[in-house]
Amino acid sequence: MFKRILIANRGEIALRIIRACKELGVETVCVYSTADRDAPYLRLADHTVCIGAPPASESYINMSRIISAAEVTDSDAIHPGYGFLAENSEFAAMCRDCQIAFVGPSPEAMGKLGDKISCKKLARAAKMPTFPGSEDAIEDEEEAVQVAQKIGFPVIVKAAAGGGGRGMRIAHNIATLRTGLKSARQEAESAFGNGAVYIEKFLESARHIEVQVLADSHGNAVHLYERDCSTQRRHQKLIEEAPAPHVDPKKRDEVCKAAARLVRNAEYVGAATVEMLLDDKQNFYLLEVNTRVQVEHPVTEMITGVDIVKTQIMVAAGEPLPFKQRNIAVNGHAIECRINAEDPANNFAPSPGPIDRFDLPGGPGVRVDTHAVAGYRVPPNYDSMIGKLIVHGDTRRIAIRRMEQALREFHVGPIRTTIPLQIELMRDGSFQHGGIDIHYLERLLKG
Ligand code: MV4
Repeated sequence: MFKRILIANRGEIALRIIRACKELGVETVCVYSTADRDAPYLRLADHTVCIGAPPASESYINMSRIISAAEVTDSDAIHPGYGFLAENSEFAAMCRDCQIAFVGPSPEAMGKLGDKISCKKLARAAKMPTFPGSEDAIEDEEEAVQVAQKIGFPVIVKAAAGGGGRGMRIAHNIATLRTGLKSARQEAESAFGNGAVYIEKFLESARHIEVQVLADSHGNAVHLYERDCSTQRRHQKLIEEAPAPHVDPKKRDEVCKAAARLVRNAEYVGAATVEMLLDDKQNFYLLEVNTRVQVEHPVTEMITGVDIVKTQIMVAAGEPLPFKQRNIAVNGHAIECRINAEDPANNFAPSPGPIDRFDLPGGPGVRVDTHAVAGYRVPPNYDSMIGKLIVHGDTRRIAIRRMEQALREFHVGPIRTTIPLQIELMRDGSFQHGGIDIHYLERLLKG
């Protein structure tokens, strides 16, 4: 096992990683920017290093500063958490060159799954269902038109290097396809330095389902079943749950196995998430693979009993997965609400600042992952998530009840949070029946 892990992140996930390290008997080094210098979670780390000014470019995504912090503290591994450098293959390679273990996949595996064209090829080989579309990057407009006419409109143009909704254009006819191709390519070139784009059939309405996979360096890959993350706004998830409601058990089994096969075939080590869309006829289609631990990993931990962050660290240290696929069963239902410092009554405007009141919910099946406390000040520099409320229950109905009560017990002020909206969602008939898709929240907010 590692002796000392440097945590290249902040907030609730930094605290989550500290806790996993404690259980493994691994020392922790937490880096921080000056915006986070007074954050209480830093006192739980064995060592801390200030790496720079509030802008992430001068701190949390500054690769040389983080590597230097690892070297001066004699850390033997770096855990990147999510966001920031977590899916940066250049950073993973830099760690390797400096003989620091990266808690995540090799740069090669990250590249294979991170490039969506290469990922889609691996997926087809692993019998993972994909959307019909171009096999490779699109060369020119004429090729784009040919592919679109073959698969039929509407189509979507996507950046190979994109993700989370960036670099996409929907086209309903040849004219919008031509302009969409150009603008998607330009956006991809300037955002990712890679103008490669591909085309696939566009699905208007669907649910967002993702399979959690864990893989070790001995050729084992196990899936931990799926989550439903359909309740989102502008690609920001607000509620996630596991297992996904109303999924055909046979289809679920097939797609979970295919997801594990895809990750195994990429010679991947660590936690991966295979994102998919599920249409109203129970057909799955691959979207992309996330090569990091995700914000919503706790719902999977709650239904499987597996500590995903601890397991990530064990497999990064070369240990085999401590369980087999047959040992993984789904127990009950879990729901997570992301508590953001945003005002849902004011178009989700950020609401940073001092927190005077922070009363946590409790009781059976209630978990709160947060770095905030009364007296904490939410800095304006980073994303607005201040915590996650996760509940577990024997059934989805009980989990929803438990979540509503826990949200009511959770008092945060004077900053605004997403809690009032999430209470409303727990009481909404469509949510309660599981009749939700990726457009549900935006529809509800308009209506
Ligand atoms: C799609 C799609 C429909 N058809 N691909 C958005 C984020 C990126 N991961 C992929 N995305 C989509 N890809 C095809 N072929 C619709 C979306 C999409 C979406 C997907 C998941 C969750 C929310 C979404 C919101 C809008 C569009």
